[in-house]
Amino acid sequence: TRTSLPPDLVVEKQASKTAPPPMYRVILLNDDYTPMEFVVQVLQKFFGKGQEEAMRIMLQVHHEGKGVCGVYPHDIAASRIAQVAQFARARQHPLQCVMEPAG
Ligand code: TYC
Repeated sequence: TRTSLPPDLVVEKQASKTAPPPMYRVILLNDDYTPMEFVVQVLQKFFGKGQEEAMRIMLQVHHEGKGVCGVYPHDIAASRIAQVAQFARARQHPLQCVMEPAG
């Protein structure tokens, strides 16, 4: 006679209806002219960093040439970059950031 076996457990993953968007790193670039205090202000104002994290990122950019401000979907990354460009240009600072694919 056949041995009775328990039924296999089947767990089906819910199909995702909204795929996660591609993500982009916003990279802050060093230059010789923008004041350190202004860079810290930008990191707080546009990237939601606290004083200590903003200082850490600014010093990393100052010493290593670049640093990550945040990781965002394309449209949000693009608008943060545009906001920083406008804010810096209005005050005659050459500060720039760029984006690169995170994944
Ligand atoms: N290198 C600048 C200075 O010595 C400071 C600075 C830091 C500029 C980070 C840009 O993204 C930057 N005043």
